[in-house]
Amino acid sequence: MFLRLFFFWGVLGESAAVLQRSRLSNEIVPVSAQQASTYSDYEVPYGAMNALDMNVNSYAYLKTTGPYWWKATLGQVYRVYQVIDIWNSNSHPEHHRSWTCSEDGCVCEVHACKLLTATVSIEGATADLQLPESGCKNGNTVKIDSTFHFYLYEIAVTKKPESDCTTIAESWDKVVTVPVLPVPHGTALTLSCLEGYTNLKESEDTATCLYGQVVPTEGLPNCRLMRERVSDEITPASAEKSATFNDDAANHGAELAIDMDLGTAYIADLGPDTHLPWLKLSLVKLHCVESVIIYDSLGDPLITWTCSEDDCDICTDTQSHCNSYSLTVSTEGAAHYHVFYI
Ligand SMILES: [Ca+2]
Repeated sequence: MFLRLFFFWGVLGESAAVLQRSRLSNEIVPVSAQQASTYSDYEVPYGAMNALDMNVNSYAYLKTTGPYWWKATLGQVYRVYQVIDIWNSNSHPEHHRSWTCSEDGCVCEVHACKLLTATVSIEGATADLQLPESGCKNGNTVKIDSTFHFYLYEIAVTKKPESDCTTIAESWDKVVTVPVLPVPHGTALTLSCLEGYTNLKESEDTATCLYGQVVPTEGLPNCRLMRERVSDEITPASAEKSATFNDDAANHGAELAIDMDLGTAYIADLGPDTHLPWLKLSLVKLHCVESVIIYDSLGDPLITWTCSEDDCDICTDTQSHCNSYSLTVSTEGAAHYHVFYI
């Protein structure tokens, strides 16, 4: 079946006039083509570029002896979406078979594809952008292979549409871009923090809009909601605790209660015994403590204790927390140290 068809097409090709096809949407224009061999070494009627000349009457045609491959060089790395083999069907261009590409390769489902495989790869050194992977195959070369000798009227290679970037990922809810979105494909962006948030990173992060996706060059800003210091606030030197939830000091440790970051918190663990959990802050030197405040994650006071000479027993709260917590301010160790407990 295959050989009979091949003979038919071969005869047709030699007497062909120009039958122009149309460029497809998002079609890549390859810069060159090569093939394993050329039938009878006749470059003009059978050369590799005949599969790229937009003429559906001309074709690239291999020798009957192997190996059997044809290759297009795209000129730069593209996000290749489809490879389409266009035939001359009764003097009309027909999409005979196509391969749809993903990160794993290019797959064709119809029976006719079983004779040929299409491979997209990156050949040689390239300084092109690192393109995001999502539903396409990145490459600068498209190769058609077979275990039989074959001919190709036209090969069209399409890329993922170079769409604008309109949004950033939901998980980047504290990040903003400069310039603001939407921006066209290829736009360089800087990433900063939403107003009111502080970027704890010293260096600025950058990104590029690629195929509708904002792709960070390296990382993201560390955007944190930081508490403002109140007037005459004492900065504790250290924090101790009874037990930390899951023994995870990095994510729940006592120091997180005094790091000014409202997004982090000390989380106590009751542990195997049921003693009351506690947090203790050392103030380094003796202070006349006026008030102690626990904040919620938005920076609003949750509990405020006001101190007198006798005690810190005047508690005000917004959600009935005074009954659940107790506070002690005391002097521990050498007399010039003043410590209070929460
Ligand atoms: Ca052609």
